[in-house]
Amino acid sequence: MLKPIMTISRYILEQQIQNPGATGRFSGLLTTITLAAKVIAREVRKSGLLDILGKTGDVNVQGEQVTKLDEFSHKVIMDTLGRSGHVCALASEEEESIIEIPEGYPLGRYVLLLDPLDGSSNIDVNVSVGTIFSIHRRITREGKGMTEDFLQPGHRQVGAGYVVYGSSTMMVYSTGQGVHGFTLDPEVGEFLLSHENIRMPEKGKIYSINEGYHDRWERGVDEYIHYLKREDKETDRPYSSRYIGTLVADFHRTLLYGGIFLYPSDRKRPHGKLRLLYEAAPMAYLAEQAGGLAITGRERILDIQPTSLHQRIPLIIGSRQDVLTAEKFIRAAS
Ligand code: AHM
Ligand code: MG
Repeated sequence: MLKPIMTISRYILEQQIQNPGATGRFSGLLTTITLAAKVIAREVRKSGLLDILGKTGDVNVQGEQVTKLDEFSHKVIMDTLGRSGHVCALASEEEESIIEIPEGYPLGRYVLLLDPLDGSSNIDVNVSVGTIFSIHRRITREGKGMTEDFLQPGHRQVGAGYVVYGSSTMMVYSTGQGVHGFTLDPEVGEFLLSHENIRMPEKGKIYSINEGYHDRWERGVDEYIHYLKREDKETDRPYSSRYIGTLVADFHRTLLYGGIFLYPSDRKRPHGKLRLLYEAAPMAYLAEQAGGLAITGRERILDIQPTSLHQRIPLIIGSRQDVLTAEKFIRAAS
């Protein structure tokens, strides 16, 4: 018997049918994101073959070099979503200010925040990269979207997700009804349901942090990581260490296998490195939807009221028990 094929668009539609108040506009937005993801995935796959690798020489608003694939991904998303009629403005990690919808195109009731190509330093060495997105309902009433539409705490997101361009391309998203994963079948050209209702294990056995910055860590982080390395049968220690350097890929592993990912504040980066709106908040939304937790060390990520578009935030995310233990160490040392 042929197994029914659940494409992402059908899944989105079925979730919409179960919600009698839905107008279909939100579903349209999600479907447009999958189109952008497919176009980017195609380009990522080709990137080793074409002359698309290397730096363009530009420096983005974070002061980092932009590679060509970053620019490509940014443009694809702006083009497909900016003209989709579903959003009233966009914001991207690659642009300083919010991005307006081109003149003449209809304005939707949502705003979309994106990290078009996360982990871009890994592209040239064939290591996974990703796209992260976060969706809010606009809070201004009409006209063009404004910065305040984007500066909403993470718990107000109406959807969030990511695409990981790895050994296969996967899209993982949540609209507040659990976390679902779809794998791109390159021959069919569709994302097919492969991981329904993902639950993060209560406790894992893997920790993920850039240990190179060890000397700059605060005492609580140092003591916690040291604790994870000590042998203890009862608590299943030592933990294994894994660090890819692409948040999407490190988070994806943490979501499926459990464990903890940390990009804490340190002496050099008092606010950490990751961006609240483009990276931490959408991942925190997914983590909580899957039964995990996400904190700065002291506060819940989803409670933080953003003050600027490119604000950075320390991120500690993963299995519930692991995050609670990390928090205990950090609190005890401060
Ligand atoms: P990017 O947006 O410039 O790619 O930077 C974000 C990336 C994350 O994907 C990753 O978790 C982190 O930077 C790694 O930083 P570091 O090299 O300092 O460990
Ligand atoms: Mg990033």
